[in-house]
Amino acid sequence: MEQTFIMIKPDGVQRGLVGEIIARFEKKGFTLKGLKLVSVERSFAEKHYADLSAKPFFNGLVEYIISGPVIAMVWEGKKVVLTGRKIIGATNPADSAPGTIRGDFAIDIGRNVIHGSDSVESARKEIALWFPEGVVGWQTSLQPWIYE
Ligand code: RTP
Repeated sequence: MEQTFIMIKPDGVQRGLVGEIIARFEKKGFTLKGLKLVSVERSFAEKHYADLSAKPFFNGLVEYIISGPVIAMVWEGKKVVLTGRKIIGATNPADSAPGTIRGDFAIDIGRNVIHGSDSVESARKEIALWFPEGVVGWQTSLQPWIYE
């Protein structure tokens, strides 16, 4: 089954949105496979966002991610990468639809509350980076009530 990496960024943690965000993924029917509260080192944040290192906002982005603890999670389910991005909403909260996490809880692109892997391949890389210890192998008994 497909997995994705989801991170609640420091603003989401500081603003007390952790429970609300987790609830949205749970209620959709996805399965939580890994979760931890992490204070991110600068070098680790630079590694996570290595693809964006040439962007003018890179330093500000790294400062943002290391400004407080984040919640790192692995969620599993059919099409969870794409659907997770839909639940999160467009990168710039000005363009995120109401009903999405960013559409409901964010205003500025540089304080957009949450990250989600943008492809199955980046999910695989990000899960390996954030959860080198692996994730928890369990299946919810709700499976037959979620999938036909
Ligand atoms: P994320 O990786 O956080 O899920 O976001 P994303 O794929 O939707 O967007 P991406 O282009 O990968 O950018 C990563 C994060 O960088 C910040 N950003 N700031 N100031 C700016 O113009 C700007 N552009 C992007 C956002 O926090 C974005 O989520």
